[in-house]
Amino acid sequence: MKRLDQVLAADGVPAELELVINDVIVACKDIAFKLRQGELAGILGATEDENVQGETQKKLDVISNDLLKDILVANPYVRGIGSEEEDYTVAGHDAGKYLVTFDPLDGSSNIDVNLSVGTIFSVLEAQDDQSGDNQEVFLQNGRKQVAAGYVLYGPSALLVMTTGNGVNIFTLDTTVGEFIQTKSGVSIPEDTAEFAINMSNQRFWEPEMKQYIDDCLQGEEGPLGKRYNMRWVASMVAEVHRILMRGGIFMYPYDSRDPSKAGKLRLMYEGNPMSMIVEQAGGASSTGRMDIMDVAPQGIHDRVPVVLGSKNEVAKVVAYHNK
Ligand code: P6P
Repeated sequence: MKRLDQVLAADGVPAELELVINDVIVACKDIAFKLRQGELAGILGATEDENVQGETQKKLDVISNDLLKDILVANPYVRGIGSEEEDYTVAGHDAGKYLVTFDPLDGSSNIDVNLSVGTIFSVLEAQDDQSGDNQEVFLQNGRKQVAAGYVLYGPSALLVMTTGNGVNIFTLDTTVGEFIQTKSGVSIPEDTAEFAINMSNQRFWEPEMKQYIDDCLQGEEGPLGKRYNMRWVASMVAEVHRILMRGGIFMYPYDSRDPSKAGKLRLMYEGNPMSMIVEQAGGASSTGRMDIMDVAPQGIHDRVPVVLGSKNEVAKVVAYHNK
């Protein structure tokens, strides 16, 4: 079985990009260790602070963010970073070529109840010589990503990533502290009968989403002609991983709780990287009306409605929105 660096080299990934990805992974291995220590390290619970999203920061949100930020801004090939936990983008080296955006600890509401959380990351190439503390240099659509991945801190710590040649899975071998390839060429089943959505928001959805879910709930006798199962883990990384493994559809649609926001999830460090992974695995990822990776970002913290997973089911949801 191959180590991460061997797979990246075999995929023809440029040496500088490999060094950037490697720094992400070094930070994620440290995050994995701290999560396993949990209460023993006194790092559970919340801080007194709110992030730019208006969310109360968990201690591990801040610790994870600082681990990733510190190692990446010190990397000579990194122009800058954007993070869910940073108000503004942070400059690295002006001669650096790569831009890294990340959600350092996605699903952090699960931390204090010992459920799955993850790190999501995306890598872009700077298209001009603007400094990394100017968000403009990051504002490229998802098709421009050169790498995307997540680390799922579950029963195993798994790295799932793509550099545009399919999706590989690596398992953290804690006896040696290395991610070892355990699956290549991941492929999402084209059809599914399992949806993931937070049903408590149903009254806030657009009519098209309400109709689709109503039709799912009608089962075999309904217009979709099959019995659906439902899952909701409140951790996008865990939901996406389940979908990569057995198919499914994950939705966090627009809802009217805050009409000024396009959705809850963030385009640059949740929607885009997960969309690259899902599409590279033969799935689809849409806002409900267009591919997420075609959305033109206006700001580093842009929100986006998300409908991703088994491509034939995503196509159904898009059809409901285009009726
Ligand atoms: P809710 C976690 O906070 C997150 O960003 C995603 O990982 C997850 O899918 C979603 O929000 C959960 O949201 O409203 O169900 O708590």
